[in-house]
Parts: sequence; structure tokens; C-alpha cells
Amino acid sequence: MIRRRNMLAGLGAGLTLSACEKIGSTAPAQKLLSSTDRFTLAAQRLVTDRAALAPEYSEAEMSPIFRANGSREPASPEWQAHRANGFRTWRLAVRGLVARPLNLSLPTLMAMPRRVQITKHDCVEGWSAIGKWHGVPLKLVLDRAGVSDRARYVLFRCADAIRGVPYYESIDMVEALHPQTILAYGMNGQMLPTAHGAPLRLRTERQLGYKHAKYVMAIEVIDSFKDIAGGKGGYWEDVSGYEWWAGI
Ligand SMILES: Nc1nc2c(c(=O)[nH]1)N[C@H]1C(S)=C(S)[C@@H](COP(=O)(O)O)O[C@H]1N2
Ligand SMILES: [Mo]
Repeated sequence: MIRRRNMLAGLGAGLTLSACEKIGSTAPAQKLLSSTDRFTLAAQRLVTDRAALAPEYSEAEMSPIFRANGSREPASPEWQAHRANGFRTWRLAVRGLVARPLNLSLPTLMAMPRRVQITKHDCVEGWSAIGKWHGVPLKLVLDRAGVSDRARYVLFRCADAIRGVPYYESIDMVEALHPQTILAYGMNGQMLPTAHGAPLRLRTERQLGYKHAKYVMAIEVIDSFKDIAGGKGGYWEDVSGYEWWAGI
């Protein structure tokens, strides 16, 4: 419990920093800002063709209610046990076409440079909501693992299953390296709630809602998804014929 409280305190500190970041007022904020800038510039050089940013919104535009959709709580004993102990022994696995497979704890992810973004979530079912997300850019996690030249996609394995079929999703490397693609552990200034994907979910802001994998347990860097599950690159793609490319 102590560690969980510390983590929340850590997030709170980050939130203060990010508020300062906007007005660029304090020394620590400047430090954070400059490392974020360096990252953004580097990422944009890599993805010049598809570098456009999704719109970001103000605090005043945030939706008073952000509904949860799809799975709202994974039933798996593994995830249930992780939640029961405050995700202390939970680790994000990073594997596949990487030089250094990783197992990252939540505090480790939270200690990495943070990005905070207020964005609009669009679900194919016809609703949208504006929320604030706090997380680590996926690019930084991938850099830490050392992605192979053969990498073409990043696949997200989730803790939940819908009618017995595990949820998963995948995005291409351009989307994976985009500055607004983050692994979010916070939402609207709080630790990520269960219904929204605790402890970690993807935000890939230029894609429709179903690409934003919740309850992420593992990330796999791959060169093809044709031999994974139904072969179409994602749960809804396999089950309902949704398009793999869900750019908006
Ligand atoms: N693991 C997992 N991720 C998921 C889903 C899900 O059922 N399981 N539903 C998707 C859909 S269709 C949407 S619209 C968003 C909903 O996110 P929210 O619950 O935070 O609103 O999560 C997406 N990611
Ligand atoms: Mo959705």
C-alpha cells in the first residue's frame, strides 16, 4: 500500500510538472520540457510522412464523463492477483525482435520521461470523449529494448478475453514511434482506473478506439502478424472484420 501511495504521489508530482511545463515557469519543468522536445524532434525526423499530430485539447474541453467500453475488468486469475496486490509484481514484458528483452515494473515506467496529452477518443460504435492521459512514449520503451531492423509492427497482448478470446492489437512502426503514442498509466490525473485498462493501456491518438489496447501485459515487436491468432492483427479485426488500419 505504501508503494502504491508513493506511486500516486509520484504521479501527482509529474502532474504539477506538466502543468508548469505548459507555462514553462520552473527550473525542473524546463528540464522536463527540454528532454521531451529532444524526443519529439528525434521522433518527427523518423516519421516525416506521417508525423501529423492529433489535436490536443484544453482542460476545459475535457468530457465530464468518459465511458468505459469493451472489457471493464479482466477475469483472468493472473490479472486479478496483480490488482489485489496493487500491481507490485506486475511487469510489462517487451520481447520479440529486440536486442534486450525487458520486464518493466510500473515504477520503472513511471520514472521514464512522461508525456501528458488531452485528446479525443473516437469509438466506431459512435461515441467520443475527451480525456487526459499520462504515460511514457512507446518509443522510449522500444529504444530501451533496442528494436531490430526487421521490426514492422508492435503487438499488444492484453489480460482480458472477450467470449474466451484474448484481446490483442497491433500497430505499425510509424504509429509506434509517433510522439503521441504512449503507454498510459494515468487518466485525468489519477492512476488508470480498472475500467479503462489498469495498470497500463495504449494510447495511439490517430487511430480509432479499438486500437487503444487496455490491460497491456506484453509488447511484441514482430515482422508479420499473419500467424498470430486469426492473422488480421487484432481482436476485432479477426472477430468482426474491422479494418486493421483505423487511422482518423
Ligand atoms: N484489452 C482491451 N482493450 C480495449 C478494448 C477491450 O475490450 N479490451 N476495447 C476497445 C474499444 S472498442 C474501445 S472504444 C476502447 C475503450 O476504452 P475505454 O474503456 O477507456 O473507454 O478500448 C479499446 N481497447
Ligand atoms: Mo470502440
